[in-house]
Amino acid sequence: MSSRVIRRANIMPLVIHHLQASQSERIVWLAEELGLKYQLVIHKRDPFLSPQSIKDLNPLGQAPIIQDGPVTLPESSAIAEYILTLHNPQSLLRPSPSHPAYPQYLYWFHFANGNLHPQLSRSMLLHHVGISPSSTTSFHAKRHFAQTAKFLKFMDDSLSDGRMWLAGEEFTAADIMCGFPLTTMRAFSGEDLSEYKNILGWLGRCVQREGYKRYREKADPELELMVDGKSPANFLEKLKAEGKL
Ligand SMILES: N[C@@H](CCC(=O)N[C@@H](CS)C(=O)NCC(=O)O)C(=O)O
Repeated sequence: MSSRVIRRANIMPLVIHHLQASQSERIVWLAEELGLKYQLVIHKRDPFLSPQSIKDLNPLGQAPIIQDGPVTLPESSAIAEYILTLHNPQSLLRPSPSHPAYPQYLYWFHFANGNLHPQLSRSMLLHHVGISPSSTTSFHAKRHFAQTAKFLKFMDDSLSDGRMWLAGEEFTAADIMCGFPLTTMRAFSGEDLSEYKNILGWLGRCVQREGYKRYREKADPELELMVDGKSPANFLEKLKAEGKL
């Protein structure tokens, strides 16, 4: 790393904007795993969606967002790549292109937001409007639920035979990217993971990591730990019960 970059990093640490109970948890977790020096700015939901402070930083009103000197960057995968490339002098959490695990790493890193998250976002929408696998007669909704089960079985099978992490033996940023849709996001999408023992084993290993624990302590200390499989308490319903919505 050049001395110029070191100087700039010392003067202006990376700023991570985290919306509580959201996918920006991945960026705080990543920063903790890498041992980064960064400034954490916590934004509370207002009451369900982003507060004005997030809208001021991102025209789409979505978290996460980072600021790095003159750079303001939203979008989880882009941020993760940016940090892994520019704030990762020891090249941690990302196998090199010559490593045999590299294709698996790339696959799972991009599967997170390219496939798994959009799938569960559709679940979230159906969940919010009260459409469930047992109640619906819609062809499209039924197909969606069947497809979600296929996704989860595929992930579960991929973690069978004692496979510790998605890309193989080493924990990588792909595990961080895939963690959110199967933990915190389930408070919005409602998935029950009870029958997916390998996914649950993997989630259990994720939350035992010191980096994950530090993320929780600093950024989401009150959030339910959603790794036991059953459908978590619905975030929206909780807000309603607390009279916040
Ligand atoms: N594809 C974007 C999606 C970001 C996103 O939808 N963030 C949600 C939190 S999980 C958000 O900010 N929601 C609040 C809102 O839309 O008001 C990314 O990966 O960063």
